Amino acid sequence: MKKNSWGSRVVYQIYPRSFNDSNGDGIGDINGVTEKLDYLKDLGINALWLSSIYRSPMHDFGYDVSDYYQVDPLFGNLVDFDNLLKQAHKRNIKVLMDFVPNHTSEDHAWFQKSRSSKRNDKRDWYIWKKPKSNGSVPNNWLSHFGGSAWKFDEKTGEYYLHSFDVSQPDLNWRNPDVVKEIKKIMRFWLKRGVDGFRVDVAYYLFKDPFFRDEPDNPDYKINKNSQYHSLLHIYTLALPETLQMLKKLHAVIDEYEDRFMVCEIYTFLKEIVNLYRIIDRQSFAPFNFSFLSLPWKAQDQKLFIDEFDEMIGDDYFPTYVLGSHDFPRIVSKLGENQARAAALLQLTLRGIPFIYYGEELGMKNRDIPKEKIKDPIALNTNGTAFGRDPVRTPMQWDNSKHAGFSDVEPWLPLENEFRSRNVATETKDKTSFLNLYKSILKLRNTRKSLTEGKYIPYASKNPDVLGFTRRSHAEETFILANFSTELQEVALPKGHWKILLSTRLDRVGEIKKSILTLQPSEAVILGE
Ligand code: TEU
Ligand code: CA
Repeated sequence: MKKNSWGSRVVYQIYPRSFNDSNGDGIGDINGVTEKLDYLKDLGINALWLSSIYRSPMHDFGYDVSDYYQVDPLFGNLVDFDNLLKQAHKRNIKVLMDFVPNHTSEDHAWFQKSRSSKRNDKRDWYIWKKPKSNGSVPNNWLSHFGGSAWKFDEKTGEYYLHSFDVSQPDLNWRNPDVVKEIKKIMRFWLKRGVDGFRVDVAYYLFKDPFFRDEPDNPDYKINKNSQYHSLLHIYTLALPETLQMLKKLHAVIDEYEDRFMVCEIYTFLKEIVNLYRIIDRQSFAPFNFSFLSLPWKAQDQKLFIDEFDEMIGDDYFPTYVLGSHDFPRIVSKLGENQARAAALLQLTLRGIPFIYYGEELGMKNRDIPKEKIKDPIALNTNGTAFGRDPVRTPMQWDNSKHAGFSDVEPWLPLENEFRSRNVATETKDKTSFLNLYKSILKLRNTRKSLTEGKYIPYASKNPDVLGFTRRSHAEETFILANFSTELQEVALPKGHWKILLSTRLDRVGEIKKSILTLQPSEAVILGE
């Protein structure tokens, strides 16, 4: 297996609209990111993933691309982008771009042409179907953003498929010209020096050629799940053709040195492992959302992590995610001390952690007043589905009027606690979230066992405590996390252990006994 550098990297996700506004229009931009590279370096990360910056009408904030060869003028231009790459690389920070291959914007020139007539060379680049004989939609497929996945287009009297917003028509991956063009776009950015891609909704590419109705989901709860979950997506998700296509797209990445591709998929463990097997390269990994999807219980998390690490094996890298631009913030979900423990686990487990901007500050969800809602999911579903604006609020740099994010009012309101929870104040507070992240990352980046070591599960007799060892040739690091909100005692393995770090940042030093008492929700890193 060809070794690459990604197994020892820590990726930081930037939502460019919300990170740093360099030109005073209230919206974050590329030069804003470049200005903050030293902050990121100092934090201890060494790779970035930028959410979509392609040209876009911004109905879905960049996930509706109208030109894959341009950055949107809101964010800057290609010169700014090249400069960001250069400055990042100077600091040994890799840059992953988002990649949105399932759909384009309806404003894309391809779709404009496609919808203009039934006979044109772009018609078959999208998925068009005649109405049923009674005039209704071609089948029961649903859009992720609410309602049918089909939209009737007056001009040619046919429906087009949109798995997401109506403004995001799905590309037809069964058309070889589409595949050729997408590969060309990938090479365009790879040649520019981009270090790889995060592939948006990677499991959606191919749809059933017979357009069969999807069956009802027996587990669907009408008040709990969005309408999309009322069906089992056996004809639109994870088709064998899709998996094979991901392998082919990944091969484009591997034409270049030390690149990486991470795919956005939501699925169960066996299928995740299967995808690792199919693509079979260290330069590939799918996202793993287990910290978000499983209950915050030591036993549930341990079962998954132990199996995951073992099943994919030492040649591949697991990934761990605590949040993204699509999910409630981890602190709001679990509570502050629990989120600190989750971060310690994420950053010490074997594999690649993905930190969502602001997680290092302990940023929370921000309730958005109705008139300020921007997310199409919230708008389409009238606020019944979780809108994503609450997790996309501006990065909190300091306690000034606009949190140091911009000189003018930002595109989304600031999170309520920004005056006390920001980079400037947290830098001065020895026990802050920010200093916790920095301290863990410093340990991670200096201890070989944490970057390269094997993962060895620890059979702690206490069901509320998750433990594991990371072991490299000459070094062992031992991690323990208390998932309960009570004190917990745990027996240590043989050895002379020292506390290197606690999530409370209030104790270090030798442990004299063979039993360690953990504070409520505390996690610790021990070394010999
Ligand atoms: O998200 C895919 C996706 O499945 C989301 O719709 C997710 O389920 C939802 O946000 C949960 O609240 C990707 C992007 O990450 C997202 O931002 C885009 O809106 C979407 O694809 C369409 O491109
Ligand atoms: Ca700006």
